[in-house]
Amino acid sequence: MPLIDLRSDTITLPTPAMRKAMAEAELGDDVFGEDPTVRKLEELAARRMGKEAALLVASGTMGNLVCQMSHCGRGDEMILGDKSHIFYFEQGGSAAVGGIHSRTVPNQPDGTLLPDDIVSAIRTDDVHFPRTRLIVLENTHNLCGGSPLSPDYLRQVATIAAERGLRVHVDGARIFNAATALNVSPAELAAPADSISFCLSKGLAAPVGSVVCGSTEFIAGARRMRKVLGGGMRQSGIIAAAGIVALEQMVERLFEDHENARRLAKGLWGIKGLSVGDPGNVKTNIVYMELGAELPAPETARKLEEAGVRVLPAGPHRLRAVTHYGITKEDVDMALTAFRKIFQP
Ligand code: TLP
Repeated sequence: MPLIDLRSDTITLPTPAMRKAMAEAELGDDVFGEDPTVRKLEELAARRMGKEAALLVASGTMGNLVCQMSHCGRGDEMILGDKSHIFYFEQGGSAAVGGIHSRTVPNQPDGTLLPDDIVSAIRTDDVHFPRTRLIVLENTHNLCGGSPLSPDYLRQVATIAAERGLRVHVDGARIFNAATALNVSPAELAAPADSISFCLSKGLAAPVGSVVCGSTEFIAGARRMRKVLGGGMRQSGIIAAAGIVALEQMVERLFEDHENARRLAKGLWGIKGLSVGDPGNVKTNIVYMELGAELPAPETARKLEEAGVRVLPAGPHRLRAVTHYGITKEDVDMALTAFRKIFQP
């Protein structure tokens, strides 16, 4: 029986249309600005996000770092959530590579930062302090259950930033999931941000790549940052070709992943020995499960794999399952059978 792989939406393989587009892509040297397919992707991405310009980068991590380094100089400070991907999962690249100081404030369970917490974290002009330059939000919020941040909330944070001369970056790795869940355009979610990065290689199923979007001036600076990080790619139209298919063909189907995630959460809800909270809180494609203190996550994940389903240990007693292209309703039901086998033998 094939394994049902729910570890991440990053494991999605390119579609046949992507492989064809990659094989046939018109190419040039993108460091010289001469790859027509990269230009086409960047124009398309900028349009979708309602921004002036865009830049193809190798990964979500690179996109976030390029943006942080474009907004902040060495020794500057950014305010971000204590459960943000940038703070948790990007090797501290902000500090290690960018020289940027992180000021964390607590992420609420819905992925937001309280406006009061943001305001209190902003530094005054004092010789002892670093200078606050940037506020970072994450949409959808990975560690907070894939929760989408609403346009109203984003505008509220953007107003706080604008009043104090700060910039806003949105780690929108899964921004199309957020837009789908909230039934708004990605441009509405991107509008309050000075920069947004999103991933082609997660739910949209492209093999490689993320895109950073912002003003023409911002993207010119980001292009320099990408180069210094070693991310100037040559015939990257090969990657961009799949990205164009991702944007044109893979966004509309994301609601299926959300339906499947809710189906999974509802099924898990009835299983003793793990807790998924209220399945109604599953708004996009990510489901977290809390295990009892006696059940270590890695060992439980191993047993589940033997029963036919792969999930990701996401803490000592926490597992994560992500639905994606390639996971059907039937796969979800088979996964639930595997869970019952392990938890209710
Ligand atoms: N997240 C991965 C893992 O790193 C946890 C995943 O499987 O979810 N921002 C957010 C919100 C992300 O979830 C990720 C990837 C990134 C940035 C980084 O993207 P990549 O992996 O392309 O560098």
